[in-house]
Amino acid sequence: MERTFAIIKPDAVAAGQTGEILAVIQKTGFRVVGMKMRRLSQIDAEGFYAVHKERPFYASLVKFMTEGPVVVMVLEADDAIKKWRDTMGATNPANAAEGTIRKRFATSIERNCVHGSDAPETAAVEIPFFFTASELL
Ligand code: 3AN
Repeated sequence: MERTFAIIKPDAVAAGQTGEILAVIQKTGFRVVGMKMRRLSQIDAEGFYAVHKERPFYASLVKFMTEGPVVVMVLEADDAIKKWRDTMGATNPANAAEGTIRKRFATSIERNCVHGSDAPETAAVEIPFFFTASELL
């Protein structure tokens, strides 16, 4: 069993898509081991996306991620990291496969409705960024 970190981003929460995205997560066979709603501060978002600090879209991404509440989650499954990235679809919804969450709900490469860790090392940093051990059930 592997764990990955997921976010339902402000665009999807504001659009009332949280329930539908959670339904996909559960039907796809993930176990939700942690979940909470948060409003990210500027410091949270800058820290979380620090790897993108030099990218031209960084400031805009931080602004987007702080514009409203998000749902942060830890998902467990066999091969959870790849399985969740496959379920989300490509970063740019224009390139996302039919049936993926981003194909269904994302409106642009920035406002792409969900996040998922891209590697075990990333999940190992992202999970404790938002959850203490006692919050993972
Ligand atoms: P993913 O979320 O698929 O792992 P990353 O890690 O490359 O993609 O990018 C992190 C986030 O940065 C994306 N989810 C998206 O919101 C934003 N982003 C990535 N590339 C761009 C871009 N070219 N223009 C605007 N925003 C972007």
